[in-house]
Amino acid sequence: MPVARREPQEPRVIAHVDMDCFYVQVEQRRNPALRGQPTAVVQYNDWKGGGLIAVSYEARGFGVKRSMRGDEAKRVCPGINLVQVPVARGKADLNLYRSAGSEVVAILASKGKCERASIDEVYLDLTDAAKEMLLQAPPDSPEQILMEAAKSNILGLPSDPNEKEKNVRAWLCRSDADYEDKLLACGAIIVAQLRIRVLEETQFTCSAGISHNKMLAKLVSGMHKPAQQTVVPSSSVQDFLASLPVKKMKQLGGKLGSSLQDDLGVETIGDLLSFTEEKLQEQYGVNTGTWLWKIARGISGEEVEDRLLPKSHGCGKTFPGPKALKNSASVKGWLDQLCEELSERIQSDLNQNKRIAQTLTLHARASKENERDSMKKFPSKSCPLRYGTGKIQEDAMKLFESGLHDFLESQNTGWSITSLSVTASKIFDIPSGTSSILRYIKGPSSSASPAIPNSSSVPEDPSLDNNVYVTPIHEEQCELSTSEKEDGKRYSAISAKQCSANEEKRISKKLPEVKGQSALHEKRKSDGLICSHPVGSSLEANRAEEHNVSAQGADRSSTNGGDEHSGSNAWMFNVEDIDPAVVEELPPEIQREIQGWIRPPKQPSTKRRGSTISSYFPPARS
Ligand code: DCP
Repeated sequence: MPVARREPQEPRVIAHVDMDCFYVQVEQRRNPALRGQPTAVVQYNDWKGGGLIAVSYEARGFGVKRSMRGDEAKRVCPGINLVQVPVARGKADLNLYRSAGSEVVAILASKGKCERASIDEVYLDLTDAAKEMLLQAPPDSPEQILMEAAKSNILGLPSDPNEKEKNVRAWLCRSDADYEDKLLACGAIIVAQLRIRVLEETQFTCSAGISHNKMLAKLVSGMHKPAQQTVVPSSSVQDFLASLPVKKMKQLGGKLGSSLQDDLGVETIGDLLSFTEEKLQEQYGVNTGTWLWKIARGISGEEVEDRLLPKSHGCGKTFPGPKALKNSASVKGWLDQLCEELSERIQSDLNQNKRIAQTLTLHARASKENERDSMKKFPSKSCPLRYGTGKIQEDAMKLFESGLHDFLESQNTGWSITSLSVTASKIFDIPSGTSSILRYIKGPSSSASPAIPNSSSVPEDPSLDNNVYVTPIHEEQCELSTSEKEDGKRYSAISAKQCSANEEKRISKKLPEVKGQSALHEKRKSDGLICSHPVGSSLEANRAEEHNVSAQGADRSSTNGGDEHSGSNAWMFNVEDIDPAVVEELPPEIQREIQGWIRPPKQPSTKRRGSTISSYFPPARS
């Protein structure tokens, strides 16, 4: 559920940059003969010509849509070029697109805090850059405005196309504008400059939205595509939202949006204005109610995170129709391949970026024989991530078996799997300048505390890996399965709410000195917790949360140029709390360093906490 965040007092300048028909552009750069031609990238799956995943604007002009398959696209546009996505291990290999996205991110990050939101989307906080421009070189002469900036679409300006450029130039230079609009004008010029650089250095075009917050910037970035930017001055927010259908907002695309339509008769975001905050809270709870009340007014305090790398890694594969997997051997075969790729990616993330992933999650879509319409979903399952392809493969298969056991509810029936994916999440940085994890751990004589960039427990946008159906980690996961309860270990069938509450209590207790905890708790609640662990065994999950706690404060200190190890953000961690079983899950070089440091290892705590990897799985079934 969305959570309302306080809007900062000071006006901000936020941009959302989205690449145009991204995979097509990457393919056009590889093969310039495709430029300007109707082109689409098709998925690795030859059924009916393959599913379209990216469509060039030329092809869109002929009526080709992403929902089509290759054969249909050819009927609609006989001249279309269909390029198959690169393939490795029998599935799409997106590395080419990922690294193309990274090229763009490297350019965009030069002007302010940059958050990579998906394979081709970025948020930028340009407040400081805009303030500096306003101070040093404010736009004051319409004729000197950069052409790309003069082509901006500014919501609320008269729409006469003949006068558009003149009006935009005048708006960007208005001397009587208020401070907020002046900052926004500078933001528009900076974004235009950045988009030109992206085009010159990568050959890719992109579109952008510029506003005072993330929500509005995202809503308008796709409004004028391709290769254009749209600005939302505060004065036009109400008119814009008045006609914006609720389902256009990402968070309202599902049940919440449907409930607004069906239960409250709300069709546009502006319609929400007729409800008091209390009424919305009564209907949807305090947080969501306040969030709805705020978005109706264009208020959103969500910050741009300082994150250039993905929040998680996911590898998935769909098995439509006759390709569905119907036995454990075929599931194992595919899981092994997915895990091999995942293992390579987290290993390279560790080598290149010094980042460690902590949680392995398995998602699947399944149906039971003779019960095709059943609403029961295959439950997502998580466990601590152990580095090494073999271990990941082994654990993923156990997660699958555990999920299947729950899904079948002890029925002796056939089943089929139509999608499988594995995700590595809860990724944290090893602080720069060290290859050691030691700085995470405050030992008896150490006062070191790291600056750890923020990370989150939510799997990244599914578009980061097509074919991946990354289900958000819902609170239902707090419910333990029957088999887990029967394992003879200390398990408890706690409810989702209890689980969240317990988790919060544990963390508050452990981190009395960490600042800004309540904000983090809000974030964690909105993210959903992974709680499908035996009671007392989720040390590693707690630790991940603790890293996040620390990240919040440390992040700020590092962006402010503060001391990485400043005491105010110290993350206190007692050596007694280090669970050897958790250390065993870490990459070997880090294990060696920790093992040398922890003397003597606390063996008894391993058993007591039930935190060995095996305790995350149900007992083997005969
Ligand atoms: N993608 C995918 N599967 C999907 C949706 C998207 O593999 N179901 C990939 C291909 C896209 C890329 O992600 O090129 C970015 O997706 P977008 O939704 O941003 O769409 P495009 O960039 O292709 O087009 P647009 O210009 O409309 O943003």
